[in-house]
Amino acid sequence: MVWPETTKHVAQIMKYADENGIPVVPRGAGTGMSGGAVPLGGSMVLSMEKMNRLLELDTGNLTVLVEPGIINGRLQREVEEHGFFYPPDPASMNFCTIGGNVAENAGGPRALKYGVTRDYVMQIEAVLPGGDIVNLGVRTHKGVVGYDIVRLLVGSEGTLAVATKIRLKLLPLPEDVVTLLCLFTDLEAAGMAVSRIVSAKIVPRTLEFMDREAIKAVEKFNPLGLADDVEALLLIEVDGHAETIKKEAGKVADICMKLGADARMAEDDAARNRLWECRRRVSPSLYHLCPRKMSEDIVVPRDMIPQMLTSLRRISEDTGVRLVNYGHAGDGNIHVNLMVDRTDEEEYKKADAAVREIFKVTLGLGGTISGEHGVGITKAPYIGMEVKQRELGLMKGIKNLFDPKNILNPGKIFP
Ligand code: 2HG
Ligand code: ZN
Repeated sequence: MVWPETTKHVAQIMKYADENGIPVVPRGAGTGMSGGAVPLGGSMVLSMEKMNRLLELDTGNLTVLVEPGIINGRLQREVEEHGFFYPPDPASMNFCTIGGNVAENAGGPRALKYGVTRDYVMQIEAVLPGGDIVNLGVRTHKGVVGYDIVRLLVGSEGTLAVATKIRLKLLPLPEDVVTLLCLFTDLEAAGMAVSRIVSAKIVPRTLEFMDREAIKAVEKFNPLGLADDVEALLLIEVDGHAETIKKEAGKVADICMKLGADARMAEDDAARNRLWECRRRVSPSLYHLCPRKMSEDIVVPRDMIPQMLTSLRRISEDTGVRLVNYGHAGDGNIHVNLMVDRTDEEEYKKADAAVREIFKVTLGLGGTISGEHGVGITKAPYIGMEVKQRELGLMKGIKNLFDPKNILNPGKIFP
């Protein structure tokens, strides 16, 4: 394992690795959900954690230049002190790094209104497998000179190049936020609320969903004191000008109440933070309950959410695999957690059959098998269900162009 402190170090390491045929696995905080940062046998881990500086806050142009090891939450707090806003907020934001976010094209609850990491990356300084340093993208608001390699690198899961500097776009910090917690005693009604809010032409900044099992899991470790008959909850946030968002929040609450929900508003920042803390704890809580669970990350067109939830219930009944569902419902993105011991051969067999069926239904509804966690190791066996031979060939061609010796994060993405 090596801890470079400068771009030059990274270039020297990559050159050495290239000359000696040593596989290199770039790593941020290792919080990824599909194993992208997990070294396979015989690899050198390139930890970017010491390259963690905020290099320049360009207040005149609303951009910030950072090193990849900076923690997402720290960046958010630092820019917010100056009235700026960096929207991408993966649930691991308090410990994941921007470099990791760029590698995985991380999303998060606020992606609904503000998009994902890719929408904020303007420039990348990167080191290629042979040790060459390249500068990609522009620092201007527009730019169309040549291919957009920046967009290609974002989400490439550390398989093409190692980012050493990243320039991100910022927004002005929204004036105000209203947070609503809507509790449903019927699962499908919660799904209906999601499509009704979206078709009412309101774009909340978050529209998060948790089913009964997900609620029970956080209640165990972080009790909110929710009633036993709650089947699902939506955590909805609108932001913008105080007057406008008051009206929008009223409309959202009406939609949910018409579907039988109990809608509550967070009274202050402390109450809001408490709700988000609970939401961010779903994933760790489920790991406590079932350390070797499997976690999926499907996305369907938003109006297919009720249908997908019904199919998930059926798949769980048919296969006997307990499923816990939660996630970014406003994006159509559901984290389907299979509560099995994946190291147990019998349980894994059942879970694999369930996963294949979940993916089949997802793709049939016009969706995708991963919205924000990437392919890494865990989804590599299934990539062919979504990406066909010719398209996969293009992707492999790109990999070969950047990394002809296949030393950068080998064994990821492609089966
Ligand atoms: C979240 O939204 C993360 O909490 C983790 O993407 C999801 O563990 C998971 O399934
Ligand atoms: Zn998520």
